[in-house]
Amino acid sequence: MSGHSPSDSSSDRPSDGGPQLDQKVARDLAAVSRSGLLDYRSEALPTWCAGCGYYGIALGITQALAAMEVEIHNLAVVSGIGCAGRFPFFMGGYGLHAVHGRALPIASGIKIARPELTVMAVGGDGVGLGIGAGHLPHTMRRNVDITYVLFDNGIYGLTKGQSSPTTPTGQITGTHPYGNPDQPLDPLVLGVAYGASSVAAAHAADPEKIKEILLRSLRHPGFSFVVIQTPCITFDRVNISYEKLRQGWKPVPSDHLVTDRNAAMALAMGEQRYAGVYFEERRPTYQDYDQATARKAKEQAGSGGK
Ligand SMILES: Cc1ncc(C[n+]2csc(CCOP(=O)(O)OP(=O)(O)O)c2C)c(N)n1
Ligand code: SF4
Repeated sequence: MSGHSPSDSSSDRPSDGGPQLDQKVARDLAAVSRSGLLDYRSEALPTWCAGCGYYGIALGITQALAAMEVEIHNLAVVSGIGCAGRFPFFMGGYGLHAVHGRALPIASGIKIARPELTVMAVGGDGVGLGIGAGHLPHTMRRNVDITYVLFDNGIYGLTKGQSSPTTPTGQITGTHPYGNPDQPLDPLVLGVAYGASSVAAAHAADPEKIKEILLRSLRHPGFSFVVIQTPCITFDRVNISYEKLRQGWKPVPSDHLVTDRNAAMALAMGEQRYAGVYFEERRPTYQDYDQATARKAKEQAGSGGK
């Protein structure tokens, strides 16, 4: 477990805002320290651009882990490459910044080998729906008990603003100076269609909602897919902004039946963006299958293989 000492940090700061600002910073840091959230953070400070939506996502995720009192030695966070892929560096617990696009099979392997761990996979829309897209349907239909958080900023951030699989048609990007010619993928539609046993969405301007959804997704026994729309304030100035997120999203309607996959698909396919749980069902997980197989194999071996 790691944490930053508020008093150390405040005394190290250059005094650029006068004693009042220093006192406020010290008070804020002390409050963060008391919250227990730093227990879920590493010593490494995030290298994301100031104002990146990923800070809001990190806050929501750490709040959920703290509320669940996940023990830090029972946490594993796996990513591929990208700005979002750096997330495990900034988290406590076990972390793996793995090969580009391979977070899901690696996270699956960890969960199958160590079922007692809380296993999360994280990554951007580029890595998750581009190079890593082939793993999505299979991990979902297999119902491995992990939580996959897709940081969807509609752009390749780390490599400086190329079109990604969720970039809207016509958007001018580094790779498409005359406008992106491709139709965007919708991760929520894919999640519902591919058989994820839990599908939910939120946006980076609402960490409280991210926390609420993560609490439910992390407790869900099976594959949970959480799509979080988030602004890349450095390379996207037209598509996703905090203002659009705050004004454009609505909560999932209260009469939505989360066990109805068709209703979830209708919700995912509409123009309106909703925050909340789209779909949730209980069915055997891959671990259930794995344990049952091991039991049967043992029984068979015990009866001389008959
Ligand atoms: C095999 C391979 N192909 C391409 C790259 C270059 N690359 C690194 S990150 C990335 C995409 C990043 O976009 P995204 O996954 O959306 O994450 P973000 O940076 O926006 O968080 C690409 C194409 C690479 N590192 N490895
Ligand atoms: S480039 Fe974009 S996604 Fe990457 S840290 Fe900066 S704002 Fe965030």
